[in-house]
Amino acid sequence: MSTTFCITLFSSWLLLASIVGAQSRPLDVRSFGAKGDGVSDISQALLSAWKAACNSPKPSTIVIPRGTFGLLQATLEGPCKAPIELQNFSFNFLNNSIISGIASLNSKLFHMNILGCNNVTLSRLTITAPGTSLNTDGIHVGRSSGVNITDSTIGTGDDCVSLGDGSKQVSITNVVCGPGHGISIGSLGRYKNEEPVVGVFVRNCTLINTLTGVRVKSWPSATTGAATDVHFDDITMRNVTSPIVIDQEYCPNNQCTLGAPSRVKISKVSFNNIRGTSASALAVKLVCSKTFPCEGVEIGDIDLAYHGSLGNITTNCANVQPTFMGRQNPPICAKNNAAQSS
Ligand SMILES: *[C@@H]1O[C@H](CO)[C@@H](O)[C@H](O)[C@H]1NC(C)=O
Ligand SMILES: *[C@@H]1O[C@H](CO)[C@@H](O)[C@H](O)[C@H]1NC(C)=O
Ligand SMILES: *[C@@H]1O[C@H](CO)[C@@H](O)[C@H](O)[C@H]1NC(C)=O
Ligand SMILES: *[C@@H]1O[C@H](CO)[C@@H](O)[C@H](O)[C@H]1NC(C)=O
Ligand SMILES: *[C@@H]1O[C@H](CO)[C@@H](O)[C@H](O)[C@H]1NC(C)=O
Ligand SMILES: *[C@@H]1O[C@H](CO)[C@@H](O)[C@H](O)[C@H]1NC(C)=O
Ligand SMILES: CC(=O)N[C@H]1CO[C@H](CO)[C@@H](O)[C@@H]1O
Repeated sequence: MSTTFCITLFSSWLLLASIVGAQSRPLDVRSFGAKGDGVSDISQALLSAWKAACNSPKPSTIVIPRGTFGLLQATLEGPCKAPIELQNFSFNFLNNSIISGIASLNSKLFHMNILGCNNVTLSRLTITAPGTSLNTDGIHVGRSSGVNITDSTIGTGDDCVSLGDGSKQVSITNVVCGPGHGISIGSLGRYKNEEPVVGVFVRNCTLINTLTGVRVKSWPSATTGAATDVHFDDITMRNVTSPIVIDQEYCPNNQCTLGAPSRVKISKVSFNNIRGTSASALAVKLVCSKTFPCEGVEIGDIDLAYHGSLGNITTNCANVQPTFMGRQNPPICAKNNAAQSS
């Protein structure tokens, strides 16, 4: 167990509410009886601190200091008289940890940010935010290795799961996502000194009414980067606007120079057994970089349908020569197919 801050949740159900910025005398959970011995349960102390904060007419801060604290169950609810900040509640720099059975509702920005962690399993999470809320990613992973996200339901206004630079050996299984922007790698190539994304396994996930399904995205910019060994397997799409996407021209709100091709190298990516419905006619978009074309893209069984009125289901490919296995409906990168079979 890590020697830095760590909350261990054994069979817990935690509701976080009303966590917003504030300035005031901090309430240290230790002065409410919490022991940082990694064994004792701090739920009573945390609850007492929360009640004190909640009754304060001024904004207040609850501090869980550095240490290893055990937390069984705590429901932290409003309405409170003033904003409360819960300090130190994060999932950064954890090794060999299990985060399980948490419900997170209406977080401001990312619900969970898994940064600098090794060998962490996140399971049985329920993450909820309105589909219209900005940047409320469900789980963001960055600079971490050996992260398993499993048996969870995530509905947000942004990516359900996003994997930033330095995500290594991440597995995402049995996750239901929607609403939201789907399961994304990236965006990459926006900042300097980004570490590569290596080893991503997304399996048995269902995306419902999301903007994208499974996606790798990078910015057109001078910054280099890489994503390799990325596999999407056994995925169900239900009314997903863009089910399968590699987008190396990712540039929301014109925050980039579109003339500059992305310098992020994407390689060894596979899409297999992906089926269901697309909410738009353009169901598959594999738009890679002119400077660094995608390499080693494998497309296995794909069965996607579009039932709307805006024409036939189509795919769009650039700077990629996928290898095809199994059966594709619709045909993907039709020109590439023809070129390979002739
Ligand atoms: C976590 O593991 C990494 C890599 O093994 C190590 O460098 C780091 O010190 C560990 N962190 C803690 C808090 O134990
Ligand atoms: C990973 O963490 C779990 C605890 O969650 C631990 O049981 C296991 O031994 C760790 N694996 C390695 C390789 O350290
Ligand atoms: C994470 O998932 C992978 C693939 O499902 C599995 O091989 C590995 O043992 C899991 N690791 C942990 C710590 O649960
Ligand atoms: C696939 O994920 C669903 C949850 O969406 C789960 O109910 C089911 O058991 C999983 N299947 C396997 C084979 O793990
Ligand atoms: C399908 O998705 C579109 C676009 O997100 C949405 O407008 C429509 O309501 C969805 N249809 C159903 C049946 O959920
Ligand atoms: C859609 O596909 C059908 C059958 O291949 C074809 O006859 C029709 O012209 C296509 N429609 C459009 C708008 O491309
Ligand atoms: C009051 C306190 O202990 N704050 C700490 C919360 O955790 C971060 C990250 O470990 C520390 O930098 C703060 O000092």
